[in-house]
Amino acid sequence: NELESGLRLAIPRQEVVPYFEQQIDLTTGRLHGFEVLARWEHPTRGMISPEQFIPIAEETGMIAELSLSIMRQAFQAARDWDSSLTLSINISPWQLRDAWLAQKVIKTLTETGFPANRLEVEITESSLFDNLPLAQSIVGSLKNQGVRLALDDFGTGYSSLAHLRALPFDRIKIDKSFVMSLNESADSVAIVNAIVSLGESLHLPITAEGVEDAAIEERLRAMGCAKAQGWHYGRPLPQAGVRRLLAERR
Ligand code: G
Ligand code: G
Ligand code: MN
Ligand code: NA
Repeated sequence: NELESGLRLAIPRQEVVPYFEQQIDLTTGRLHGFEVLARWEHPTRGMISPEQFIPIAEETGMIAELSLSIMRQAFQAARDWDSSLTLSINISPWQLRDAWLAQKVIKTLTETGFPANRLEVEITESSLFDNLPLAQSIVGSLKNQGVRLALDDFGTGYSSLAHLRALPFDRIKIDKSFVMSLNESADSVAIVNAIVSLGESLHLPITAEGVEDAAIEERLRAMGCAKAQGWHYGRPLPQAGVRRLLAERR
């Protein structure tokens, strides 16, 4: 298929690039770091969403190369930013079956000079299913280097709580479906409150995704949520946009 052959060329040409979504510390109001989101800047079709090309990359085995290319570009970019800023990288289910994943990530960190302790890896609940011992070993190797681990899209999988015990998570990210509806839905308020309490009990800080306005931000702050991200803080930015953002803040 056409997207597949296009993607094969797009990766080495670095048409697939990292965009950066701000993550805000709700206690200080300050920028804490960015979630890295892949974007395919197709020369004729314009921007193609990861929802379209990540599944193709997984089915064809290109996801490893794609992900390492994104990481390399993101680490190289972030090396020059404020040294306190962190990066969160999404890891797909397929990648947790690659016994060399941790070594590849660590090599990319070493080669780019980006510090492991400023990297967080986001794993969605669904990715934990098929080979848990291998996933635990990969995660153990990364955590030994100082990389942190976040459970992404929390609340959407059907055995969220079991997942929390399967791997040594450092953070829970509440799925944006619960956060976006906080203004309208009492159920969402109850669910987010419950997740924040769970995080407190387990000593896991919470990031809320999908914060779209100031009212939602304020609710989350009052609930004791640690970090927030979403369109309220702006759309994901390309590297040049981050540089402008950081320059304006000085
Ligand atoms: O940025 P956007 O909301 O369009 O992303 C859609 C989905 O693609 C999200 O679930 C996000 O986690 C995923 N995604 C974005 N970038 C990457 C990436 O580099 N690797 C993987 N595995 N998933 C990504
Ligand atoms: O699965 P993951 O959590 O990685 O997905 C992140 C996706 O959510 C990205 O595609 C990003 O563009 C999208 N996103 C981020 N913030 C918001 C938001 O405030 N509202 C909506 N509707 N989508 C968002
Ligand atoms: Mn994510
Ligand atoms: Na998410």
